[in-house]
Amino acid sequence: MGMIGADNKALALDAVRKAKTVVIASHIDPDGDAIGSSLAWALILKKMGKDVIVYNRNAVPYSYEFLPGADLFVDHLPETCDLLCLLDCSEFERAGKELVAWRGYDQSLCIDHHLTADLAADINLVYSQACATGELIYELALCLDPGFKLDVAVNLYTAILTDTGSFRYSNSTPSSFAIAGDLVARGVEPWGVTQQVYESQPVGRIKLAGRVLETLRISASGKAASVWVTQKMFDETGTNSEYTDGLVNYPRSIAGVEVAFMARETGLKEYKLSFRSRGMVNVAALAAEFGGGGHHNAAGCRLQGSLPQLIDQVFAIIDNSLQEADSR
Ligand SMILES: [Mn+2]
Repeated sequence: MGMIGADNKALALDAVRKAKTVVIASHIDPDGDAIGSSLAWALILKKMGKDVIVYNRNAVPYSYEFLPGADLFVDHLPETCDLLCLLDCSEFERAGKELVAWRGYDQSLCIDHHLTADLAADINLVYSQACATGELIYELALCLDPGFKLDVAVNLYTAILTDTGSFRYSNSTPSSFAIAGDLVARGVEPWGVTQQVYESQPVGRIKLAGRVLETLRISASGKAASVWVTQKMFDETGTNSEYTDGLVNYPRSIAGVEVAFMARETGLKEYKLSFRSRGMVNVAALAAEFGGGGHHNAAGCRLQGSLPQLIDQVFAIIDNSLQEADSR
């Protein structure tokens, strides 16, 4: 078992063992994998005696505050460190402009599972077959601390649980289940984690979901669907962007819909689009047409314009590409 190449693994383990001070960074708007992987990695390195700083530009979303070590996250970078570990993203830009501008590290190590052409770190453990960055951290954990305890296990389980959509998505491999099985054997309680991650919602989240679902639109072909969320909706429900997690799955769940997206207002006529595909359409390629990126079934980009026209434009592109696929 294992997917990290032997040479790459040796390089990474050597860099980790030599480093005394380590900064762990992950992408903005961190998800369960970014946070769980960062914390698992931090707890392993701390146990090895390293000075570890866990950096994210954004705060930990409420659904992940229960994770062991969640209070380690800080939103500022130190002067210097020996090793920078970039997790769950391969491009420094994804971690924010502060990290892009920062030069305080001697060496950089990237651990990620996103499809990318841009390997920007000194050592790159980038394997898109991994279901989550947490899977790669698990593999490294077995080398560095094979007897790792529940604190690490809960973080890795959460990383894999959330990135596989609770083991429902096509990235749920035999390896995902095998690792989850080992983590449960180490004491993780699946229902306990589920309740924390999915069933501890503030009432505002449900009110926001109601408002967002009212914006549902379906494309001419019936194969694309959209919802949107505005700052006004956040204000009126006492919520913010971290409460939108998962809402885009509702339009995708409609019979016949292949691609769904949610447009979130980020400024005046500025929107962040999150795409979800059932599998027929590669939304990473779709998002790339607009300067974004991601995975085959989940990707995102930013667009400017007025909302109804933006949605019609994106619908037309999706409908066209599906029509081409049909006629082939
Ligand atoms: Mn991930």
